[in-house]
Amino acid sequence: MDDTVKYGVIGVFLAFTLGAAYIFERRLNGVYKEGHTRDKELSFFKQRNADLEVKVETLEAEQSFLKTSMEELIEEIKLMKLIPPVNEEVSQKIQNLDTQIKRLTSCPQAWNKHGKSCYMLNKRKLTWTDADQFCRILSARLAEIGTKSENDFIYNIIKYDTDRAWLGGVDTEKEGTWTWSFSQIPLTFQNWDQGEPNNDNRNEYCLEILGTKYGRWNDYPCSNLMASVCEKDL
Ligand code: GN1
Ligand code: CA
Repeated sequence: MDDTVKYGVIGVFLAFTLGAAYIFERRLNGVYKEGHTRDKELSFFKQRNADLEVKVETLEAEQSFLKTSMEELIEEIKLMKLIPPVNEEVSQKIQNLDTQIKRLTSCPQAWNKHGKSCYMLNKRKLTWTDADQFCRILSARLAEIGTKSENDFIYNIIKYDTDRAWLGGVDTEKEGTWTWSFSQIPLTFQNWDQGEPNNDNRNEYCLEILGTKYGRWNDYPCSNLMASVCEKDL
């Protein structure tokens, strides 16, 4: 082969190799940078998540403090009402405080008050887990029933709108041992329908209240979609 052609071929080959190496390096750099940006983003979100968790904890503590203060105030106002008012101005102030107490001790709109709780039927059909999540977003929990009167109250809320609704009970940890999931306490009051809980098809770990059977209970597959009842403290 002619030397010129030989050097020409080598030249082209070298240029090609260098070009390829250059492109490869750029790409590698790009990938590295992308990864680096992702890492930075991830650590940013992790930090933000941690900050938010601290904020939620602080707010919860403040909320609990305010609740106690409010309860104490309500008791004081109740006592004040026992004393005959000194004059018209005092009498007016007591009346205003009374109106405020009513507002503070009533449930938000769309919630129904019974005892010291507010209840809401969520008509959206959800799995037990999603229904549980839905209540938690509203600073509530899936309803946990402790008495017949509470059960009757919830039955009366749901019976016109749905045949069945999720409650907060599960026996996922140990078959046959039913607990209120949010409070992590065993069910004391129970209102099972006849033959229930039967763990049908060995796949029923969630508790439902039946609108068709006077509010009696059934164990049901947690992945089924249905309405649910949220409960929150007043
Ligand atoms: C049965 O008939 P139905 O759908 O209301 C069963 C329940 C099960 C349910 C599962 C008496 O109730 O235990 O959870 O199917 N009831 C009886 O779909 O066997
Ligand atoms: Ca069942």
